[in-house]
Amino acid sequence: MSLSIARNAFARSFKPAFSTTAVLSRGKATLPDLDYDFGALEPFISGQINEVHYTKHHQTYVNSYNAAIEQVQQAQAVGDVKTQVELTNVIKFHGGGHINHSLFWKNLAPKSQGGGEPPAANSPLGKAISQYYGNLDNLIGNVNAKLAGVQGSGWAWIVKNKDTGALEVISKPNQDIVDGPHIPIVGIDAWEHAYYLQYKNVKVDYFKAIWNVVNWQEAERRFSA
Ligand code: MN3
Repeated sequence: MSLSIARNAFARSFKPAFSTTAVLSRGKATLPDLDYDFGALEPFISGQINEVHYTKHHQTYVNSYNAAIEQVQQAQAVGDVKTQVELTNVIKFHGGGHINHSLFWKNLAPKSQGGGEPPAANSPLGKAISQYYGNLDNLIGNVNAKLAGVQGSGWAWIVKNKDTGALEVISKPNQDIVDGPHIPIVGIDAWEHAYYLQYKNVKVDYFKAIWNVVNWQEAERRFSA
């Protein structure tokens, strides 16, 4: 799979969730292509987890989002406002799940493709890490503390505050997306489905391990975009 094809598929899959005009069109959300095999993140994330996570969980967000959009269009056609309002929660949840997971796959990479390699100290992201967190280990510690604090299901994110330029660490419940002044840089999925098949109840081991396959090149691109 070439990078450009992967990028195009990624861009296509993003449009419906971000753009009002796309929502009103017949365009469907689709699973983005992965840049690596399911087993390529082992031993840190098992191939079985990635396969189930991508083909079952992410696919369900895509399917349910598409179904809800169709229902909205039908409700719109007959002037059924109540149904349209009810569907907004479904769209927020499943559309959010699609957006978050599309970011998640891209912000991971196998060791052989640079996974876990820290950003260069003199890069824009490297400098921001140094400025706001002192060093990468301290930033990761902050994210892991946020992850440990997620009650039920949710995510922790390293974000850039576009108003201040600051690097921040935030958590989001359920499938709420990173929004407002925040631009997602790295997102870690703290839902049980992201680790349970491998780590069972010891989620802190998953939070420690996943940094071995975080794609800091992608983070750098998002930070500098
Ligand atoms: Mn997930």
